[in-house]
Amino acid sequence: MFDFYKKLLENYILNITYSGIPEILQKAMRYSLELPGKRLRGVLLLASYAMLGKEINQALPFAAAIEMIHTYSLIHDDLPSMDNDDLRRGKPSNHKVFGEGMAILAGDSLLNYAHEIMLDFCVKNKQFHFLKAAHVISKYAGASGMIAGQAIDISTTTDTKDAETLRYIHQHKTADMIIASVMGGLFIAEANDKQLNAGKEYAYHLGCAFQIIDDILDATGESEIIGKSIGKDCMQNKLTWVSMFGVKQARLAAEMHTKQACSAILGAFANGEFLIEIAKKFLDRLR
Ligand code: GRG
Repeated sequence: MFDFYKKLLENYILNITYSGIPEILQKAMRYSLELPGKRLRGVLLLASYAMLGKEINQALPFAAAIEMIHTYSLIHDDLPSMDNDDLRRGKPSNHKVFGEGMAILAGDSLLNYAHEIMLDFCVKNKQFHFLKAAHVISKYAGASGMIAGQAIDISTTTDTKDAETLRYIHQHKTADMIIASVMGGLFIAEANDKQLNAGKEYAYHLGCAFQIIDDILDATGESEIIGKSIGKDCMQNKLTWVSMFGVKQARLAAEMHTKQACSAILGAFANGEFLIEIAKKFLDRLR
């Protein structure tokens, strides 16, 4: 099922048109967007939408948009002035191929174009629930969401031994984009308040589990398998679950968040098996 949605989304992404965009900028945008990512956020948006049984085509522009926003954040995160990483999705980072200036512009363009695609769809369809989806995605990706998390992340080191700061970073840097994806899908499907709250809770816990798993893989994984440099958190003196509590506690925390994510779905949706399967699939990355 995951692969089915992933393929649908990737096909849609490959068919995005870039008219009016200079060729060099297009190339830089498409380079990172089309490299093989897990597509977790886009698939989550589609799956959350489909859980309420509607026509999937309506959700595809939003799923592509969330992947474009996610890709911009990765391009900017890899820049020398941020996380300074040469490898992403198993290939040289955007700035290694196109230079720093063009990588910044490719990131800016993906972010802006994502909003253009969503708003274009809203204008054409004139329905308020589409606008609500665009709004929730914009908000959770923005200055009080993912960017807030990144801002605190780059200004915090292991010297800050504060669990609340760590939780804040994880909630915003990682979980907010997962929340945007799930709530985006639910808004398009016109979910009710109970379903929206349960979806948000699921996404928050899945996001926390996902980030803790990412921290563990950074400390213990293999670069060829996960497609990015490893051991960087330790080298850069980063505050992570592993640096603060060790690998064993981090594993337990990832398991606990996965359980909480699954219970949120069980309590609110009759056919939420696929969202539960997704949460378990990501925990399985540790095996
Ligand atoms: C630059 C505003 C700004 C934000 C950057 C995404 C991000 C925020 C930083 C990347 C570093 C990091 C560890 C972020 C946490 C989220 C995360 C694990 C992102 C990587 O997502 P995956 O593993 O990537 O889903 P793929 O390539 O599979 O899409």
